[in-house]
Amino acid sequence: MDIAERVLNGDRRAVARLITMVENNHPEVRELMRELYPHTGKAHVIGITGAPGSGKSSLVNKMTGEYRKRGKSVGVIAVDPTSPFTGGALLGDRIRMQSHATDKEVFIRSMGTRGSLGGLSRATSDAITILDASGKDVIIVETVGAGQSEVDIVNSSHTPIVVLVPGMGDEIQAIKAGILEIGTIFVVNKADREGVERVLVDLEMMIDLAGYGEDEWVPPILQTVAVRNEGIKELVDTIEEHMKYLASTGGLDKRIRDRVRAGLKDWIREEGVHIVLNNLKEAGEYEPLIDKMVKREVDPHTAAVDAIKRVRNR
Ligand SMILES: Nc1nc2c(ncn2[C@@H]2O[C@H](COP(=O)(O)OP(=O)(O)OP(=O)(O)O)[C@@H](O)[C@H]2O)c(=O)[nH]1
Ligand SMILES: [Mg+2]
Repeated sequence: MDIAERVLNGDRRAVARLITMVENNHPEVRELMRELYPHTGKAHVIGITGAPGSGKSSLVNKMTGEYRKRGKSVGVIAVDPTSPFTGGALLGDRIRMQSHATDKEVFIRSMGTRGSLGGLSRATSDAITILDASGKDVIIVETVGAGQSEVDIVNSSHTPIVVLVPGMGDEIQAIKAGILEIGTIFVVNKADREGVERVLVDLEMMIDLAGYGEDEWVPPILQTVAVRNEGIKELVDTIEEHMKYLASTGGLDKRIRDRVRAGLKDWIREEGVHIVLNNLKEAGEYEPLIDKMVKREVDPHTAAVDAIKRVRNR
C-alpha cells in the first residue's frame, strides 16, 4: 500500500509521515495529496485563535475530551509560528493534551516554522486535508492570533473561535480590527479570574455595533474555565449549533467555495511565478531584464506586466 492508501485507512503513522513530508516539501507530496483530495470534505474544521497563553491548548484538550464522549474522532493541529519545533507535539501542548495520548481516535500534531517552507498556511491546509482523508470527524486548528497567515488559517475553518481572557479590556480595542472580526464564537476563558464582566461588556458592545441582521449568526459569547472543564460542554454544543446553522442556510457551501477559491488563488500564484520565471530564463531574458531594472530603466511593476505579456504571447 502506498502512503496515501494507508492514510485513507486511518493509519496514524502514515498520517504523521505524510505531514512531515508536507513540512519538508517532499517532491512526492503533490501526487499523494491528489490521491487524497477526492476523499476529503467530510470533517468539521474548527479554528481557535487568541493571544499567547490565553488557554487555547487547554480548551482544545477539554473539547477533544467532550467530542470523544460524543463518539467523534478528533484531529488537532497546533500551529506555532514562533516555534522552530515540529514533527511532534510542542512540550507544553504535549503535557496539556497527554490525556488523549493513548486514544487511537485522537491525533495531535504541532507545526512550527520549519513547516513554513511552502508557507505555514499551506502546510496547515495540507495537514487538514490529510486528517480529513484519514477519517477524523472533527479537526481543531489552534493558532496564536498574530500574523495574517494565522488569521487566514482560522478564517478558512468552518467555525472560527476567538479566545479572550479577563484583564484585556483595553486590548480588545486594539485587536478589534484583526482577529475579532473573524470570530464566529467568542470564548472568555479563565473566567475564574477577575475582570470577566469587563470583557463580556466590551464584547457585547462590539457585537451590537456590528449590527447583525435578523437571519444572521450573531456570535455567541461563552465563558469557560478550561482547567476545570467548565463551560466546555456548552462550547461544543454551540459549535454544533453553528454547524447546523451553516448547513441550513447555505453558509457551509459558501465557506467551502471560499476555501477552494483561496486555495486556487494560492496555487495560481505559486505555479504562475514558476511558469513565468522559467520561461524568461529559457528565453535568456531574465538577467537582461534584471540589468535594466538595476539601471532604473524600467520599474518592477512594468517589468513584471511586460514579462507576463511576453510569456503569454510565446
Ligand atoms: N486560571 C486559569 N488558568 C488557565 C485556564 N485555562 C488555561 N489556564 C492556564 O493558562 C496557561 C496557558 O494555557 P495554554 O492552554 O497553554 O494556553 P495557550 O493559549 O495554548 O498558549 P500558547 O499556545 O502558548 O499561546 C496554563 O498554565 C494553563 O494551565 C483557566 O480557565 N483558568
Ligand atoms: Mg497552545
